Amino acid sequence: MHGALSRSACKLALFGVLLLCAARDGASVPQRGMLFPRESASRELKELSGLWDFRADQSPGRSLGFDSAWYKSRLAETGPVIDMPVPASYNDITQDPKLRDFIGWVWYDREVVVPARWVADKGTRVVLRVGSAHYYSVVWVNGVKVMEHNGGHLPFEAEIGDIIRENPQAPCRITIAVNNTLTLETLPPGSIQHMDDTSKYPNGYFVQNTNFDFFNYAGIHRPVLLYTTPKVYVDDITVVCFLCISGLVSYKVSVLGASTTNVKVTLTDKHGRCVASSSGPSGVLKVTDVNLWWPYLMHDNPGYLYSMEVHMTTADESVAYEDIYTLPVGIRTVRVTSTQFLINNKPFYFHGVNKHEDSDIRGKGLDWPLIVKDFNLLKWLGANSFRTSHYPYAEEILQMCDRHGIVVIDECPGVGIKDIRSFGNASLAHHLDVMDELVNRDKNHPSVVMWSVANEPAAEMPPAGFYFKMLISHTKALDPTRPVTFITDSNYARDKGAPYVDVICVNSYFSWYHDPGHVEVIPIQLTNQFENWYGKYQKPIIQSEYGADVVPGLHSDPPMMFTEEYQKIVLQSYHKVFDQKRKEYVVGELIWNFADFMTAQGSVTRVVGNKKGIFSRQRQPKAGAFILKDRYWRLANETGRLPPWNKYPCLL
Ligand code: GCB
Repeated sequence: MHGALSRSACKLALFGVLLLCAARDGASVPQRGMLFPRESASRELKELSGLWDFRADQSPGRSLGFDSAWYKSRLAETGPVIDMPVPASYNDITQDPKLRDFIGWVWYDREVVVPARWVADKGTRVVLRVGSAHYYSVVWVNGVKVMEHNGGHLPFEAEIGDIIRENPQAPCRITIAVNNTLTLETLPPGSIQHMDDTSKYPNGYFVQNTNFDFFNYAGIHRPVLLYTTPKVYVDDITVVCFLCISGLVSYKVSVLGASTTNVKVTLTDKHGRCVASSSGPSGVLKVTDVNLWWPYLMHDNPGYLYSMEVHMTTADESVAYEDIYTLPVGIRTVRVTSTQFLINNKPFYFHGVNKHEDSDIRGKGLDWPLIVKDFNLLKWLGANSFRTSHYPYAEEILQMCDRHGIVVIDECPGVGIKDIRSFGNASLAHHLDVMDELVNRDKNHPSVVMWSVANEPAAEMPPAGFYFKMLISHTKALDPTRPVTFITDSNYARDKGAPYVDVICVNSYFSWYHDPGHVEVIPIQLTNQFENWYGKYQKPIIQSEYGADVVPGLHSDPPMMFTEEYQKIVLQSYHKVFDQKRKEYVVGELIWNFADFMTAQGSVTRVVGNKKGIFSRQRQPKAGAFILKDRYWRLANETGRLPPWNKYPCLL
């Protein structure tokens, strides 16, 4: 980054960021429910997606926005602004390399017309919700700070009714400042390096270092919206499913705003028929002739969802409140043995992909055409699963997984933890908070079958054993119904986390990073990898990453690295070993990666991004995609149920 910062100003700015983070931790709001906003007879929504005004704070200390209180008036009144789409990363929207590689605070604002009834009715809560913004956010409404959030991939919200009611005639101005600086205690971690040698760098020059392999896209990445609830409202719902002869759905509803309320819960099937009901804030619903939630290609009718309507009523003095929230519920169980991963007590084999939220122009911004295209590609491929490498994905994506029966390993942003200082108490405390937020957000998705607490941390470092013991036991306590893993590299001897996980997930790149060009070593090295891990831990294993870069359209025979033929032969060599070991204890294979994705320019091994996709970044198949498609449909044929309408569907 070419900062115009003086070294001291720069240090000050970053120190300021750190201080702000520390202050925020102390001031953090106690965790509440984080139900996905849905319309109902008692709830309304107003989407705030579209164009916002935007300005990056290019001042030397990056602190001009705070010093000059840009949140007190429209951004356009305090300086130049540009149009910025929300949701989207801001990095690739303009032609300006300074904005693409910007480090520090950027500012967004817009005015919103709030429906008059929301303002007039004091019995209505008006909630401002941000689906996610990367990385640290501060939010003001009409110049009043309403919330801060530490972390780039999870939602945050605040009730703003009182503020907008102070001046009901005025438009409601929302200002959001977002800072993408990564420190040793953020997730993912990073560090700022000051380049002091003035014979090589301009004064005040600094760079953001990271240890992960994707571009640190920033901005407001997911939808911003206003929604309403009554003053007494359903704050959270937790469902857990069991199977006896019937399906059992145990539920817990938390209501805020009144001490005594009536709660009625009704479960209806796809045809709107009531299949079970109950009263009270917790209980068990018994579903006879249950339609279980099955993964795609494991059943004729995958992704079956019931609707659970929670109806809350209360009487507060003279006012009666009523709130209705409907949660989609898939009834399924998950369990692991020493050799199997079981869904509804049947062996499940992951044949899937690793993804990124990444595309041209939008970066990591939520984009419906892209989401639907990716699901169509997953189905075309015969993939039944993916891992949310390397951070929690949008809830809208998990809802698609629920509906289509795509199984998810849900990963937190614990990627690139390589510096020993990132294993300290502050980092651990933040990591535990992130797991709280993640489990709280995603606990009711039937598609989510396992939590991943980190990707390839420096597990050989002395503090790693304690760190992962705490992290994994905390996650298991949050959710005793799902297995927990972290993703490790192939060196089993150094691993300090594996004793605590339920499933061993291993990444390896034989014939790529190790013995480049020598595909003939894959059978022996991969077989040993599996035997070593299983021999040591006797836990089921997923090959959570493997692959090879391909520049689309590059060919050579005999195969050479970076050609389509080389990716093909790497995949085929891995598959031969998978086919032996899946008869024993290997329970899955996830290709790295679904599609090419953008990376930082910090490495000469990346040619405009990581090219290990089986699809290009524009979602066109490479030769490897056809190899996987044949394999995944063959696996589905062996281990599951192909859709009755087509054995090898070409149009989905
Ligand atoms: C890995 C990482 C992933 C990288 C990949 C690669 O082990 O988990 O983030 O992108 O290797 O291509 O190097």
